[in-house]
Amino acid sequence: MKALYRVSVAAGALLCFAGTNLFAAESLEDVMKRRNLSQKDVLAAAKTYVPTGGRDEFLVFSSGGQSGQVIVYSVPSMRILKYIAVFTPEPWQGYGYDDESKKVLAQGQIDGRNPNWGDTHHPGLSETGGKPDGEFLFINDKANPRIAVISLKDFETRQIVTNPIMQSEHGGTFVTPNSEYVIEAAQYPGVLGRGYAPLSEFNEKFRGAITYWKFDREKGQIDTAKSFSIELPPYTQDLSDAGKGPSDGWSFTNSFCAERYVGGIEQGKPPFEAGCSANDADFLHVINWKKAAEVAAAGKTTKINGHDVISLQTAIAEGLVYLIAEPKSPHGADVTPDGKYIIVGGKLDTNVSVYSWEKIKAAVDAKQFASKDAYGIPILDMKQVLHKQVQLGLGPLHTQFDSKPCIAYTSLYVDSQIAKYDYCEGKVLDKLSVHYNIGHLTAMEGESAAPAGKYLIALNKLAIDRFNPVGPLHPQNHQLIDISGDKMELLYDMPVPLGEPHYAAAISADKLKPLVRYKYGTDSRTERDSAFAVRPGSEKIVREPGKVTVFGTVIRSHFTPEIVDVTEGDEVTFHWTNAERAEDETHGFAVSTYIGNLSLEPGKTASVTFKADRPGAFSYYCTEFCSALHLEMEGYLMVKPKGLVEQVAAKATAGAVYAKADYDKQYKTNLETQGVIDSVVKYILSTNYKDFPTVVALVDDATDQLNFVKDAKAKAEDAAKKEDWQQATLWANQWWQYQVKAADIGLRVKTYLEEHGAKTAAK
Ligand code: K7E
Ligand code: CUA
Repeated sequence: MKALYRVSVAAGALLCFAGTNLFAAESLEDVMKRRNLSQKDVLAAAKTYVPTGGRDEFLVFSSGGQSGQVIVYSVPSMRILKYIAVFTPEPWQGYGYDDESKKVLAQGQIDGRNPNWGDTHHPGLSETGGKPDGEFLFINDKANPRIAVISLKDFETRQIVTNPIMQSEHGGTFVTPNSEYVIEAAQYPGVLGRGYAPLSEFNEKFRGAITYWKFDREKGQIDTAKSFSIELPPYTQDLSDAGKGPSDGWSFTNSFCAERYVGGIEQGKPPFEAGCSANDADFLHVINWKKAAEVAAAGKTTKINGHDVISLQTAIAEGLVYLIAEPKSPHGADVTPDGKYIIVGGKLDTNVSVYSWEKIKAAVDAKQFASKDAYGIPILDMKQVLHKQVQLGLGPLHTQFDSKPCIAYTSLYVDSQIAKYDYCEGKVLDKLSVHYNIGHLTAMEGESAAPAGKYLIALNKLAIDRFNPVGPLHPQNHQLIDISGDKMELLYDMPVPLGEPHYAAAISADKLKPLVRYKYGTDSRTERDSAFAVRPGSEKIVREPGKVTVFGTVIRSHFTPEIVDVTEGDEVTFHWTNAERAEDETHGFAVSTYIGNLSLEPGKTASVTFKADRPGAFSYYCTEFCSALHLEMEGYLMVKPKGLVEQVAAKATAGAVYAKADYDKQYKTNLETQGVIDSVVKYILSTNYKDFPTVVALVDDATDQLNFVKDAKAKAEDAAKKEDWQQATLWANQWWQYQVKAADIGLRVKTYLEEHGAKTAAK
């Protein structure tokens, strides 16, 4: 075993050399020929390839659609980095399996039910001065009207809030320029407060709404008490965007089915789709949210389910809401980076409509209204407030912006194209075909006050023939496009196999500063100190009638405690703290039959509670391959049948028997291993290793392991003195385990230092 370990390390190093030579034997031309690649293909590959160990320039947060999750990937390589569990339990992250995250999911209950899934659509990054700041991410659930707050310190969901009045939503999450509010608009009208009324009273009793969720950045939480909603007509509100610059303080929400049509195909009526697209226009809602916040703060609201709602009547009287006609079945309302224009795509129109904020504001201030809607909301004259209409093609949906002034990109769903145009001049500049049926599109920081340009991603609804077939259910297709030149260039297709992503938000990677490890004993779901953390050496099992509570630690590669005895019917709780300081040394915890997975990242404390109602000897184990002895990271939960009196045999044996010779042999090996470690330590100390933070962290970790060595060595020698060769040999072996872990880290450090050009100090 020991010899094998060293041999395999050496063989690995040799193989690396052989590999390099093999690749060198083929030229770029050879590979192009063999793989049938054109010059253009190779250029695209060079533009997207990130060599091993390299980092990408941008991170993209994509909605994960029906998975209820968020997908994180990087650009330009399009490598998927993480799925963030939000509305749906996710075992890898222990989300929905540990007690702490169960509490987060429980916040998402609606009327006492937990949907345990979500349909995520629009991620929104927290903003400062209209630019993403890399602190928080918000995401909505279209199926059940909820939004979630994700901390970008650890990419974990911190909070879920359920909308107290809507039964359906879609237009979330859109963030105001300093993250004062997170905007969530209803979709399918309902009776506010999730009540009942017959559909024949649709016009009178059904309503739309927009909720402005107050975000408390200090706490990293939505403050539901300071949040409010505005009641709106049942126009099927859709997407929103917050104004910025000159339009800061206002928000814009489009709608479809302003016809207020109610279908009934089974009664012989034309379906919803016919009645909801019968008229030529729907309504863009223009809302003064800053003033609305004042109105709400002044108490001019009605409480529905304990939530402040500004009635339609009050909203009109206070001048909070205005409507503007927008072409047929729009989808997407996007404010330009300078805040001067609002661009709306009408799905069943070939134009995008570019509205001028200056003109809207002038008409509102002068009270120049063309008419009123059936509820008394002032309607502005569309022609009067329009800057331009630009003819782009069939099915314009969503719009993103370039770093160059006046340049926008709009997705064309029906044409399966992207149009690049100048919205100031109203001129089309370029078009690119994508595959197939594009929905949203995402430019780098492309909805912010200062877009970063460079890349655009087409979020296509259909993949059809782009990938190796995997059955009738296809993945989605995200296509990366180079927008640095005059012409858009398609670079890469990435299948997304998790759900249907709608929108994705991109941010410069250097704005993100995620944690490497948690502060010791952190409940990651609340980011607070866990009351259940213990340090190595103070682990304990607390027994109360009908209840057993374990306070344990995990570190390479054992659980403390390893054997836990309980009685059938006991309520059992495990609190585990990961005592590792090393980067990426996560351990897992799973008990056969009883519980799913816990994920224990370095420093984290996580708990699981269950009723041990089935007797048996249940193994538990670590679910992350954490060291060479990961498979041995195991334990037993012994659930003794109720009332059983155990007949323990007089000479029960467990395992092998060791003698002095075994101890001596192990002892000798350990001394040799120490020699190897000493030489590695000598090398590290001879370098400027302190200049490398990664190495300093690794050295800390190795020091931990070497301290454990001392302890195990003392125990072994102590047992040897008493001639207890059984204990002596086993402790000597544990001592060697710690040495191997320290040596493993030492070798990692050595490789790192060599690869990063560490200098060796002159002696
Ligand atoms: Cu799919 Cu924004 Cu929900 Cu358009 S939405 S595509
Ligand atoms: Cu810990 Cu495997």
